[in-house]
Amino acid sequence: MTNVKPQELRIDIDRLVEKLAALAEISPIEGTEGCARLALTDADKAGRDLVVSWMHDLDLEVAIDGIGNVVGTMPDPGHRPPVMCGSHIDTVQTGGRYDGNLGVLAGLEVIETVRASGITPSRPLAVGFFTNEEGARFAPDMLGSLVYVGGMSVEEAHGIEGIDGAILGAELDRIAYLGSGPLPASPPHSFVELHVEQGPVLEADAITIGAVTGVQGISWTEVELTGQSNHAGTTPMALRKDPGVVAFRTAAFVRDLVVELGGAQVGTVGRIELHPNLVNVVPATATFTIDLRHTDNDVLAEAEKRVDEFLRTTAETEGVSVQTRELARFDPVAFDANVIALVADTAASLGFSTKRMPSGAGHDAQMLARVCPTAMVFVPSVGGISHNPAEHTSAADLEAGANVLLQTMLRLAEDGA
Ligand code: HGY
Ligand code: MN
Ligand code: MN
Repeated sequence: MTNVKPQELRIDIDRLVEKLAALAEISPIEGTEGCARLALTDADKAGRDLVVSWMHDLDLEVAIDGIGNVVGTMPDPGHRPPVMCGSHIDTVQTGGRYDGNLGVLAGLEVIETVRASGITPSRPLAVGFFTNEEGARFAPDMLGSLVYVGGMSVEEAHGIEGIDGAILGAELDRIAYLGSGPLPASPPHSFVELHVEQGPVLEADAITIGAVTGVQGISWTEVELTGQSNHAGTTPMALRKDPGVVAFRTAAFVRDLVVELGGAQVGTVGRIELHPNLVNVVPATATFTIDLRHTDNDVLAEAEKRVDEFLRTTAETEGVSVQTRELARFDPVAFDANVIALVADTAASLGFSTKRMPSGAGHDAQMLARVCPTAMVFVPSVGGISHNPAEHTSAADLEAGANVLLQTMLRLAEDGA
């Protein structure tokens, strides 16, 4: 018990760095700081079990819902809606140790700091991790938080097939995280997500804290092209129906279009598979994904339309059939003005340089924003690198972000209490 005032509380950075390292030890990527824990794999289960054990160490009430989201809440006789933080602990296959993990482990650190001080906030604090935020194995991304807020039924989510043919509900059951918590969940009082920026902005401007204003729109499409498998040596070019050429031309078109649209527009062809993928066989099929994003929904829709037109025209010319499947489509999201202002004011009062900025990446906060006042705190990514095992953020910046999270949550807990 201490007689420290709430506003004087500060996190223990060594404890936070230690937890980040311990979690990154689960399915580490040799020779790097990174780790590979695709959603609902055994590695994800091991990470989940470790974080749940830390929640129990803090005597939190741990709830697991029907999509495997896990929330640890400080016991509260009145069961009032908590001030919640959190993020995700699933990673892409070439993940860093901070993407998602920071928001969850800093949340545990915040709660441990408050408990140790003997201070009882006017509202309970909670920290959660959401299932399948990355969407790399099962699409769409932010799936767990989407179901949490009622944006998709848990039944529909359970039926989603992964890129490896696994079925999401069966995988949840297999790793013993098919919980019984109600969905949609009852909304928290407010939600704040601490996350590494994953881009170059804060570092370039030598700013420590990003007060995130919202998340740009996201469009993911899977394209399956079917042509005619044939001999690479004997088949005249005029007789070919080559789906690979259509895929490559479309990927090049995506890049040219994005450059033409400029501004915030980004476009990526991240996954491509040819079948049978052999040196001397004109492919039978080509399957690839298109990721388009923009802060302006109209521009994003224009980009989607132009890519689709190019794809279909090119496929027709080549005599190749096209099937497309929407993997994810989320409009741009604006966070709560009051919570953004609170993050910015808290950061400034702690003496950190601060910048308001949109998020290029998707986050669980964009789903929680549908049901409660929500915002995010960014800290710099070294070299702007992420979704790469080389992802890094300095301990000083981690500490700054976690203290802004701590103080913002404490202020939300007293807001109107
Ligand atoms: O794709 C994203 O923006 C996030 O990493 N799921
Ligand atoms: Mn993330
Ligand atoms: Mn990510």
